[in-house]
Amino acid sequence: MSVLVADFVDSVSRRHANEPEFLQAVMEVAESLIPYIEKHPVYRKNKILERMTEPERVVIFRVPWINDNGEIEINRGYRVQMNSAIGPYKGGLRFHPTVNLSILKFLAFEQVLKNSLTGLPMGGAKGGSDFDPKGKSDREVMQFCQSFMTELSKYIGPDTDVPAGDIGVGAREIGFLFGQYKRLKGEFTGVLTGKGIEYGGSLIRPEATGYGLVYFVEEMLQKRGDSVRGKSIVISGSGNVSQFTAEKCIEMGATVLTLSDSDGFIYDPAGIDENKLNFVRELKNVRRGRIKEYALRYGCEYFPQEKPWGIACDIALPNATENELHVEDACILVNNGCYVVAEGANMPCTPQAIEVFRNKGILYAPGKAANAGGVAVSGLEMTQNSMRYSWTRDKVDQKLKTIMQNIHRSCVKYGEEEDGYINYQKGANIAGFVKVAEAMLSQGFV
Ligand code: NDP
Ligand code: 2IT
Repeated sequence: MSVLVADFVDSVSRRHANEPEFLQAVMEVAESLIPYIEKHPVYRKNKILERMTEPERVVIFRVPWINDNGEIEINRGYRVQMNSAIGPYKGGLRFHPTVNLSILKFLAFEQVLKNSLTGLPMGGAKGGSDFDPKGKSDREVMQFCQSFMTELSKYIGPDTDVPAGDIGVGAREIGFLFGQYKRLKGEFTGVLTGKGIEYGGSLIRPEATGYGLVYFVEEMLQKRGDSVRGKSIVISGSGNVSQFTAEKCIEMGATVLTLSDSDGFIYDPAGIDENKLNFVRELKNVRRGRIKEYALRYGCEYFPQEKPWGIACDIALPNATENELHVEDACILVNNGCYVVAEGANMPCTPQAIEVFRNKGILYAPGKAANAGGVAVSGLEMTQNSMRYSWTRDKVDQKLKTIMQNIHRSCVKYGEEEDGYINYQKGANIAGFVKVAEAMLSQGFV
């Protein structure tokens, strides 16, 4: 380990003790960046990486609300404003009982590099709450969202910080949050993305993360003269990202074998088709039920409390949550013939799992590149809001495809190794870093 790496690891571990997910994300990036920084002393001298790992601002607040039994409930709300060097803060809100500062700092840090990779002018942020929307009535979710926004509204705005969805925050929650912001400020502005199409949302935003992921995988395969068509695909999760990933995979002629939720996974060897996917949409987005029902409905196997990585496939797409694919899972996937892994979720593969993929020469795409389509179309939603105009579905989809191709190109530029292997992780980290670092250098010590 070089002195620079040792010093950095030591200082960052002390400053952010007890924040394992944040440290994991920072170490993963530092591993590819530090050798690059050593060759570019200006970044070292100006302590760019040290500054990038310290949030510009963190807001933590109380969120009181009243449940359907008339009892007072208290949750904690957060917004981590990580970096505004290249644009207003931008990034999703997560509502999940596991939310804490470490998780939001890791997500905000990843968001900075991801947003840079899109080529659009967006800084990085993340926020959310330990509120669990599961099992809550629509009225309770609305009450919570209104209370959350009453405080958050002091720190966001269309030119300062523009939140969006993430786990547990979809169209319903964005609607309630937007309504409260508008009421508090008396302004109709593009302060959130992922809005409904009727009130300033962009076509293709709901689809964008999943579609973008499949466009990215197609780029990786085409570079080898291969294609998604005809491939068998294992997907985890069954929320926004997974549903539209499955939709695009089916459309492109691949076979989707699995979906999951936090209780287990279903394995449908016949493949999930468009009709079955409609059932999943209704189950998950309307009835808010469990994926187990799919197995009962279509007579396939359900594996309670298990992840889908034991199912043989060509391509694995971890799309649920962080650290959901471990080293043992990576070994099983590779032994069963899987040769492409692309992250729809943020940091779903552990560092040891990624090492297995790298050692075995598997095509591996990190989330900050592969799932950047979601925030990219959020950026396009901001553009349309500023223009007070809406583009067609085809126009946004075409722009999304071009952005994913550009991200792929940037990863290859910085990630191609001497033996021809493309280290997408290194490529994404360096390409994302350079633009932010150059902007920070121009702006002085802020
Ligand atoms: P959703 O809330 O729509 O769906 C989340 C899915 O993941 C559900 O199936 C959920 O199961 C499952 N899940 C969540 N937490 C866990 C857990 N701890 N263990 C096992 N399963 C879990 O979220 P999204 O689809 O929007 O997000 C999925 C991932 O994609 C996240 O990592 C998010 O950060 C990332 N992402 C999302 C983007 C977006 O635009 N929405 C953009 C880029 C990345 P259950 O229903 O049981 O909770
Ligand atoms: O992780 C992510 O990139 C998101 N949840 C989307 C963020 C956004 O602002 O659209």
